[in-house]
Amino acid sequence: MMRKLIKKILCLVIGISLLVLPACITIEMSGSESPSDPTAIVIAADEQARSADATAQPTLDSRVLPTDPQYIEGEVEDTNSSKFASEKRVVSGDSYLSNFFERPFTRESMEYLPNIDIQYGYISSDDNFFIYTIVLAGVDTETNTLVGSYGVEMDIDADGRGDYSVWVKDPVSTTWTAENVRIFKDTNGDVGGKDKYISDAPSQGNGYDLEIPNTNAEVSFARVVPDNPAIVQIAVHRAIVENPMEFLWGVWADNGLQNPGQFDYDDHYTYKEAGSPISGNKYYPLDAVHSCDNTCRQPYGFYPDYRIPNMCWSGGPVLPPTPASTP
Ligand SMILES: [Ca+2]
Ligand SMILES: [Ca+2]
Ligand SMILES: [Ca+2]
Ligand SMILES: [Ca+2]
Repeated sequence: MMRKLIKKILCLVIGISLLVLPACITIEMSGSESPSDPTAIVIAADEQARSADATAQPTLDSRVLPTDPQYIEGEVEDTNSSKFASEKRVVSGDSYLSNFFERPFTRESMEYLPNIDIQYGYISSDDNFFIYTIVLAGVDTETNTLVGSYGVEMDIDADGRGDYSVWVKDPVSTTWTAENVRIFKDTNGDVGGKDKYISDAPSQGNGYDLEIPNTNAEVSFARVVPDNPAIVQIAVHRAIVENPMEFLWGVWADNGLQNPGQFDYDDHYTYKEAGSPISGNKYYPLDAVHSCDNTCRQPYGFYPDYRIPNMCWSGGPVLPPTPASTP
């Protein structure tokens, strides 16, 4: 039901037309006394129209913007923690040592954070962008907005280690904007630690260690879906992430550490340091790794029949990766 509703929202609701600022084409006849002179064509922006439009759409970016997603090409469902929120606990979805987090609760006091509780993630695309949609359980109860960092991790060589992560912090704009959107890359392959299948904590890798300025012609954008303040979208320009044909993707909500340089968190912090949201667990309640949620990763453009670390996996035989995979 919910999913159907979201799809409907995605496909129909987003009525933002890309505002095309028409350049005013002025044709000046130079030297009217000599009709044989060539006609000079001057293309000048209509400044008056532009400033009026700028007032109406203050966050409009003059670069190529993402289009409205027309099709959902992939989805991931995540645990809904609102059911046990009043009990300050989760019953599923958190497997700390395997890098699967379900922690939409504050540190120690375990107050539920609907704006950090991911329900669904979706991927769409257009000619220029991969467009990710993150559906949260709700908005922050004080600000009625999405407070925190919302992001996507992309594993572009499908080795189970994230290669890029793109984040928007405290999104409020309902039009696409590059503001508060940051792009990070792991340049030395240490996201995932020594053993990409399991926690290596405490280890001191530098995680996503390179920030790519989000100021070029090819950038990433984000927006809150106009008709639903609990849904945020992040559009990642294909060129920024090496335009992969096959990759894995998973989404994040994080109002805790918000530190890509410490990824994966389960390699940086021991289970004991991180705490647990599961009542009865010896490390309950949440400690260092709090106020965050992630999804397992879905493959895009291919269908692996073996388990890649961090991939959504519903059981079945685990076959080893093909020998051709990188060490
Ligand atoms: Ca969740
Ligand atoms: Ca990778
Ligand atoms: Ca690891
Ligand atoms: Ca690194």
